[in-house]
Parts: sequence; C-alpha cells; structure tokens
Amino acid sequence: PFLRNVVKHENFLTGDYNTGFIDSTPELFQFPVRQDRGTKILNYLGNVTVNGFPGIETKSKPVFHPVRKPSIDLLTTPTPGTKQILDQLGPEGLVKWIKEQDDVLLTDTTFRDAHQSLLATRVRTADLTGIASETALLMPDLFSYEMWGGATFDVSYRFLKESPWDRLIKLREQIPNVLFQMLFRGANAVGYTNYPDNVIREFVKKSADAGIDVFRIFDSLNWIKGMEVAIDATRDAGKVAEAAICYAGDLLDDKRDKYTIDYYKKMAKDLESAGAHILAIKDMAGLLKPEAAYRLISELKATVDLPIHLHTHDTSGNGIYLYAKAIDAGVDIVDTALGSMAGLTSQPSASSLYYALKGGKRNVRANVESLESLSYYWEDVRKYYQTFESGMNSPHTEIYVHEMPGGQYSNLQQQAKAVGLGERWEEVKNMYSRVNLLFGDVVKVTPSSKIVGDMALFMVQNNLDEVSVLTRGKSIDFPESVIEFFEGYIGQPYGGFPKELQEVILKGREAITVRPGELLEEVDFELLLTQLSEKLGRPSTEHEALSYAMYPKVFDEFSAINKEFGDVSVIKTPEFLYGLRLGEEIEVEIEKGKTLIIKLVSIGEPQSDATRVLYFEMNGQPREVIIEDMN
Ligand code: 3PY
Ligand code: ZN
Repeated sequence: PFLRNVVKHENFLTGDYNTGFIDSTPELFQFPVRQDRGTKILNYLGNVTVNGFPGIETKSKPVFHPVRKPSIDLLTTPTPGTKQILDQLGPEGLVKWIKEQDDVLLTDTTFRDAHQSLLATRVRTADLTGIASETALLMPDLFSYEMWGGATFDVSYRFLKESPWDRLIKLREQIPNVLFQMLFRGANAVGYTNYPDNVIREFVKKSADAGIDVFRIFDSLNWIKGMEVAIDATRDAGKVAEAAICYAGDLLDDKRDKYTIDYYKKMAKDLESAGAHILAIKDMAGLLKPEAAYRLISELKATVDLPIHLHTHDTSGNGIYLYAKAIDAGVDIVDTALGSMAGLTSQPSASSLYYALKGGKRNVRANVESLESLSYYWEDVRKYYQTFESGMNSPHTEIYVHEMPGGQYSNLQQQAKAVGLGERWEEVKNMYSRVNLLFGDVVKVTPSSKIVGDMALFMVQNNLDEVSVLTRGKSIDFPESVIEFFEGYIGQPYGGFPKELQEVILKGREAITVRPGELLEEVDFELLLTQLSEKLGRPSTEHEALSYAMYPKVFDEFSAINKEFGDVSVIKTPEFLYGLRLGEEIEVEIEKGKTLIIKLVSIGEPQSDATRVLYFEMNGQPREVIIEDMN
C-alpha cells in the first residue's frame, strides 16, 4: 500500500517531490483498512430483521410511502441570512440588527427540540440532511435553526449509533446562510452532571468551530454561577451567548411566591452583567401563561437592554395566545416548529403564528408557503418514528399541575416503560409534582428534571410516599442522581435544599456549596487522546475525545457497535428501525456514488445454537449471514 500511495500522490505524479517527500507527507502511511462495509451492513440489517430495534415492539415493518419534498432547484445559492450578519458584524452587530427589526423573528426547532419533545429525540441525521438544502433555500429569513444540543447529543450515540458531530458538520455544509443554535446546559454541557471547567470551554470552542453560532446557555437550577464559564467561553469564541432564565412557578399566582417578578428581573440583570448578548426565557414545560408572559416580557424589556428570545412548549394548547401576548409586550424572537412537527409537547406552529399575526402591528418574518411545503416532508418522516410518539394527542392543561418539561415527557414515559411502570404512567406524573414539592419547589429542566423524574419513578416502583421517605429513608438506597443532587454536584437551588430530606438522603455525607467545577479535576486532553487512540486502534479525533470525556461508557458502547456494524448512519430510517421484509430490495449509499443494492431472499429456521442463516443478495451476488436469534 505504501508504494501505491506514493505513485498515486499528486505531488509524485506532477514531479513535485524531493528527498523530504516521505517525511513531509504523512498521508503516505495511511493505508486503507480493509473493512468490508457491505458485510457489516448486512449483519446490521440481519440483526434488526431478526431481533428488532430496542423500544420498537412491532415485528412487522409498516409500509412507508416516499417522502414528499418541495420541488426546488438545489443548485440555487441560498439567500444570505443571519449567519452572514454574524460573520460580518460579530455578535454586537447581530444584536443591533435584531433590535432594528419590527417583525417577529423565528427560531425553528424542528431539527432539535420538536423531535426531542415529540419523538423521544430519535430523529436521525439522514432525515435531517434529507431536507437540509431545501430548508436553507426556503427558510433563509429566520433568526436561527435550533438543531443541536440538549438530549440530541447522547441520544445520537446511545440509540441512533451515529456521531452527533457528524450531524453538525453535515448540516453546516448544507446550510450556509442561517444561524445554527444549540441548547447548552451550562456546567452540565450536553450531559446530566457537572463537568470540569476545561471540558466546558473545550466543548464550546469545538462546537463553535464545527458550526454552532448561538449558544443558549441555561442552568438547571437557574444558578448563574453554573452558567458563567460557558458564557465566557462563547464570548471568547466570537459567538452569541444567549443566556436563559428557566421559567418556574406561576407569576400571577399569589400563593406561589418563590419565583416572583423581582426574582426574574434580578436574574435578567445578573445575566446581562455576566455577558449575555441575548436574554432567553426558557419556558421548558409550557407553564408561562399568556397574561403572565405579557407582564414578564414588559418588565424585562424595561429592566435590561438585551433582545429577548422566548421559548415555550405548546402542551397546554395556549402557545399561540401566549406568543401573541409576548409579542405585544415587545419580545424580539420566538421559537416555533414546522406545522407537522409542532404543537402539544413541541413548540407552537410557525405557520399558525404567521396567520394569527397577519395584518396586525407586527408580522412574522417568514414565507408561509415555504413553511407549508417543508412541513409535508416532516409529516411523512414523522411516521417512521411513530412508536416513539408519547400518545398525547390533545392539549394537556394538566401540565400546569405536574410541570414536566416538554422534552422530558416522551423520554420519561419511555423510561417508565423500560422499568415496567408503563401502566402506572398517571401515577408517575402525579408523583413527579409531589417530588417537586418535597424537593422544595425546584426549577425543573435537564438535569434537575431528570432527577425529579428518577425520584418519582423510584417512589412509585417502591410504593413510597413523602412520609415514608422521611421516616424510613435512612435505610433506603436512593437513586445515584438524587444523592448527587443533594450533595450539591448539580449546583445550588434557589432557597437552598430542604435540610431534613438532605440529611436523610446523604446519610452523613458532606454536601458542597461551591461551584462543582472548582473541585473537579481538569481533563488532560492530550493524555485522553492517546488513551482513546489506543483503545480504538486508530488515531482518535478531538471530537471523539470530548465525547468520551463526557460519556465514557456510552462512547465505548457506540465504538463497539461501530466496529461490528460499521457506519450505520448510511442506512435509511425504515430499514434502520425495522430491517427488511422477505423479498424486499433496498438501496444503501455507503458513500457518494457508491450504492449497495440489497435484497433479503430468505430467513432460515433457528438452529440448535439459536442462530439463523439469512440469505441476501448484494449487488446481485448471493450473501449469507448468520444471526444470533435473541427472541
Ligand atoms: C434539554 O436540556 O435537553 C432540554 O430540552 C431542556 O428543556
Ligand atoms: Zn424546550
């Protein structure tokens, strides 16, 4: 292979080489590993066909019709948009531009929060890249696309067996004109626990380099100390720091006097001083009622000099009314999703908002025909993922009672099913609101919401109530996440921890009161790169090292799957989730211009060692794979 590399090298061919050629041209030593991608893909397909996909109960593959796409010439250059404004004028110039707009600006969440909230985050990169170029052409006038972060990062590895970095890079290539926005959990980055400061800084830097422009940074307890490192890192990267206040409680209910208007005003001022370019109100559960929104936005507008970006979930059905009130009060940007991916636990629909405001004082900055034409694609793609739907099909005003974030609803439901509590879902939801009060009425958003959810599942599973937790708690092993929370490793809740419960849970362990990042040892990335390269048997990328630093176990599992089955992101979603029907023929494009045509010919009877032989045809050649039948 070395000689072949040499004679094929362009400098060698053009005669442009000397004795230093070998030293200065390390790629001569990169030999193609024989990887037989076809066999690996057949193994994957055989496996899903025989054993099914985790979380999908049905064995028969539904019939999916071809997806509808807007007919548009993909060779057209997309109209320049907010990405160019940021690149040319920097964050301050962008902020000035936002303030000059009379129209309401939109962030489209279809690529992130919408499917996190409706489909347990399961939408794959292939379905995003399948419409990305059309989206860039048809929605150039939006403020941003929220397309990364939150739960999409770990779910990519854990369930979809694909790299989230790859998603970001591919989408950026296809969408050059509109700002990319990510959800960043402050000191928890895209994880569920605090990380060392240098991991946060490195993550922000690498995400910025790979294409993220706007970092929506929040802390799951609204603890500003937990957000500062990320805000600084974003500013250092020359990107937009959108600092978020998570909305909790009920502003207009005198009996809920923990999260008052003064609480929100003070936090807004503090975030402005901490370096925010934009202030976000993150109403992650859809608890902000319309009249409260009017008051909140009006007062915040008078308190800070920052553009305000409002995020909600439409679970209660009041989303459009809430946005209309916030828009009257002067909100600058709101989060919406394309119609077929909007409503319920997702964001309100962009086109509904468009029509609701048309002819009034402020219009929505978007082309409604374009929104509609892209929505058909998502209506079709959503069908692939139907088994991950939460089953909620009408507005739920009960959200005002249980206060569960939209992004958590379908995920916690999956978690409940996985531990055998699927039938007791009503009880789990009720327990969720009781745990919130037991914990002292906390802000609930990842990861604090997950901790409340873990405790709720735990209490239902073990038939515990508030009294038994406090009286018998000393002999109970609480979930690890709950212990970590009461130790202070997620940060400090506003108003402190309930002392009696904290003692019961910690059983003599010390709680910290400082920022966890001050205590956590920094990660040595050089060393990590070396170790990971050894583990992988090839040079690790910096992106991989960052993922490994945050999720060592998840990344290991992903790498093992990757070794066994290769890059499964190239398989289309129906086959990825359901395998092949007998006699079905599919195409898998393993790289540009290289397509495998695969047909499932027959499935053999189970053998005494629980294996089955599957006969395929690949590009016309008979192929046989042996699959272990796990049923
Ligand atoms: C996340 O952190 O994933 C969220 O969507 C919180 O709302
Ligand atoms: Zn959300």
